[in-house]
Amino acid sequence: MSKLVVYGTPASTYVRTVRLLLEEIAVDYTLQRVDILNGENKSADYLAKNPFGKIPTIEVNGELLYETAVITEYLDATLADRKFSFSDPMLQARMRQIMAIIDSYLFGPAIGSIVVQRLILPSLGRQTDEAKVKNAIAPAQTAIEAIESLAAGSPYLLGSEASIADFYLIPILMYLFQTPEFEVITAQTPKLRRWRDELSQLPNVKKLCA
Ligand SMILES: N[C@@H](CCC(=O)N[C@@H](CS)C(=O)NCC(=O)O)C(=O)O
Repeated sequence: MSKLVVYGTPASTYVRTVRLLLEEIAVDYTLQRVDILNGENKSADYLAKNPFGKIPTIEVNGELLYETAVITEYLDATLADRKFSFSDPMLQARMRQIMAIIDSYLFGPAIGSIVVQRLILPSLGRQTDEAKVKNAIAPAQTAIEAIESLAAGSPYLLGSEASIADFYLIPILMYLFQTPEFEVITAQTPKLRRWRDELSQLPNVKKLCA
């Protein structure tokens, strides 16, 4: 495989998902910074790589790939012999289902609202919009509880083997854990709380999601 480039900001949960997978596979790659806080993701140069201006995008073998689910499944297939997917169709469906729940129902309220309002804006000297935080709690709770109902939770989300679903969820829970809303959102999800505690000790999680 030719040089692998990941475009994105290290703080992004989706970039962390891709990097966690690459670090677990132990493959060389370059992180090319595209800063979403200064709008670099909307530059003409980056939009030529990803017309939606979202991070991450990867460049591999002369091809550009975006959308984290597509990127992670491609990397798993080409670099890890599908070690982080399942041969059992139902387990594979559960993995994809958790990824889809995160994309469709969890990322927006958990990161786009709660983490941005509680952690990112204050770090830039801006004020938290409490109404945005309050409105995001119930949808985040619904998504987290749905994932809890699908998860084995020990030691990994879907049992004894780590999968792409673990790399999808852990960056989000590591951020959420730093907010006061974590307690209420995970009050009914003991498996996910234990799973987060355990995964937070993994070297690559410490390295990329601290
Ligand atoms: N559907 C995209 C979502 C990626 C995404 O939302 N990335 C965020 C950072 S975690 C982003 O690019 N935000 C910048 C923006 O929306 O302008 C994927 O799966 O990769």
